[in-house]
Formats: sequence, structure tokens, C-alpha cells
Amino acid sequence: MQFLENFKPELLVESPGRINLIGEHTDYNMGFVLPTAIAKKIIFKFRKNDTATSCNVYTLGYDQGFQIDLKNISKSEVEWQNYILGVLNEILKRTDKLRGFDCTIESNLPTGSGLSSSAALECGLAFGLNELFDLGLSKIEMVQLSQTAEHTYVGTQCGIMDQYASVMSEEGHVILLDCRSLESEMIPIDLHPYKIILLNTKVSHNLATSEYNVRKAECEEGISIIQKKYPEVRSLRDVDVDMLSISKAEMREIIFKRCSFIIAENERVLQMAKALQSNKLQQVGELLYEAHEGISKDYEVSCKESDFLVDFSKNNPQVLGARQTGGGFGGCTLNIVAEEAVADFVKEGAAAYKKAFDIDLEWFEVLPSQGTLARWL
Ligand code: GAF
Repeated sequence: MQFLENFKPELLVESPGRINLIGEHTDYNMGFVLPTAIAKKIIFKFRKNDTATSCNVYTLGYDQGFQIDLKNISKSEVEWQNYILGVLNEILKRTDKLRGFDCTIESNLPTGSGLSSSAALECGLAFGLNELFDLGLSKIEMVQLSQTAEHTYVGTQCGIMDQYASVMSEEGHVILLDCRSLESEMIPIDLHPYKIILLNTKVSHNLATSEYNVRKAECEEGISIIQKKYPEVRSLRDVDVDMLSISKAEMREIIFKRCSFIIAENERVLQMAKALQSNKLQQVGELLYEAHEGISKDYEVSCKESDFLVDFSKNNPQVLGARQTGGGFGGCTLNIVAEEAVADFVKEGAAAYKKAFDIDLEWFEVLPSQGTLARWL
């Protein structure tokens, strides 16, 4: 693209991916989650280009760019462009201060790995433009408009966790977020002598978006049945095991399984927060294995590759716990591994995974990291 020839950016934004320690699919059920940003991120460089409405966006990694006219925003056939267009569309609904800009994007955050590269893309763009044009959007507005962009332009009816974690995280903490009130508490996390190791299955099943929306609809079906007996219930967050079993007879078996998972998973988030606060690391591990069991059997958002890696971890006494992290159907498993055992764990895991699926396993250590940062250049 022509603007790259003498591109002198004014502003740099680092927009991180996230892991979720526990609390999967609880966000759109208005429950609790426990995510944090990681040091893998998308880097944006911006400059104003002195036009009223002409924008250029270029991704260095994919060597692809496109032009946008702010007067004429609509969905694209090219999937990644919709993350950008959706955010611009939402910003334009909120302010008339946006003007033409040029922007490059580069990333060391693997896409389709359950680490929220989508939220990093949306939020980093919103954060950068807010800074560049002094739009006056608060952090929570940027989080919410990014979530809405994903609903309207990308089509995933996601909850708020990923965008919130990407923007709001603080180094050395996980966020205990109440997805209904949006109140949050920073929980310090110190797993010493254990480390958080991600194993990337490198599979990203194309069911992910459609099945995600199906799960959300299944939860809504559960709620509508439960509400017949308990009209005060607004979401699965308000339901306990007894209430669910009273409504069980009226539900399809599959809806009962989905609701059971969400109720248990929401409870696990609160137990996990307490376990971290009282340094009960064994319990941290047990909760992860329990969560994966539910993810795989009741919520059915795992896949054979993730199940294989979690089972592999279970056989290693140096691993406290493991589970698939993120929306599901592949991506990464999160493992709590004794520091001195990491090298053997990943070596043996890679060999077993290669033998089972003929895929080269990728792995990395993650540390709870700072959310989005902007820096003038
Ligand atoms: C995806 C969604 F974007 C989140 O909102 C959340 O529901 C997650 O899946 C599952 O916990 O990452």
C-alpha cells in the first residue's frame, strides 16, 4: 500500500491476548470469569493522515491491506476486515471526532488458538483511535463497543470476557469479573514453584463460531424453562442445582447438561479465586481438571486433540491441573506444571501429540500481564 512508503507512525498500541484460568462460557450467562492478559499481543502503529474519511489498514504478517472510507462502512467478504470495520462502525455511532488514519498491524499472538486475537484486534484499534483523536471514550466503552462489533460484524454472539481482559488486566493478577455488574477484583496470582504452560493443539475447528452461538441459544432455552417455575431468574447465573433439578423433567437432556455445566463452572470460578487467595495449589489443579471434564462431556466444546493433551497431563504427577482454555473446539490447553518438569513435559507431550495427530505441538509459558497500552512515538 502506498502509505507504507514513508510511514512515520505517531502512536504505538500493544493489545494483548488473554488466557482464562477458569469460567468458560459463563460470561454470556452473566456469571463470573477469571481471565488475564498475556504477553503475546498485537502491535498497532497509527498516524493521522490529514484526510476527513480515508483510512488505510495494513497487516504486516499477512501482507494484506485495505482502504476504508469512513462515510461508507459496510461488512466485508474478508473475515479479518470485519473486526476493523465493526469497530469503526461502533465508534462512528458514538462520536463525530474520528478522521482519516493510517495503521499497520503486526502480531505474535496466534490466531484461532483460544487466546482472543479477535478481542485484541478490536480493542487495540478502539484504544489507538481513542488516543489518536482524543475521542473521549472510557475503557469500559471501548470494551463494550468492541464486543458489539463482534456481534454485528463478525457474527459471534460473544460475552464480554475477552475484551475486558485484553483492556483491563494488570500484571501479576487474574481478574475476578462479575459479567453482570461488571464489577471486578484483581486477584494476585503466584503459582511458584509452578508455571502456566500453554500447549497449542494448532487445531481450530470451523465449528467454533456456529456452535458457540448454538450453546448460547441452548442456555437461553434452559432459562426459559426454568423461568416457568422461577420467574425472578434472569440468567443461569441465578440458578442453583436444586432449581435446575426441579425443572429437569421439562428439559431436553442436552439442555440439562448445558445448564449443569454453567452452574458448576460458575461455582468453580469462585472456588478458584479463594484457592488462589489461600495458596491452595492442589485445589487450583483439581478445579482445572474438573472444568475440562465438564467442557468435554457436558458442554461439548472440546475436541479430540484438546482431550488428548489434557489426558496426557493427567498422567504426569508434576502437572497440577490442565484444561482447554477459551471458546473451544481446539486452541490451547492451559497446564500448571512444576518448574523443573517443564522441559520434559513439553518434550514428551510433543512426541505423543505428533504420534497421535501428526501435528507439531507448539508450547509457551504465559505470565499474567498488563492490558492494553498506548505510547506516543
Ligand atoms: C470466547 C468468547 F469470546 C468469550 O466471550 C467467552 O464466552 C469464551 O469464548 C468462553 O468462555 O472466547
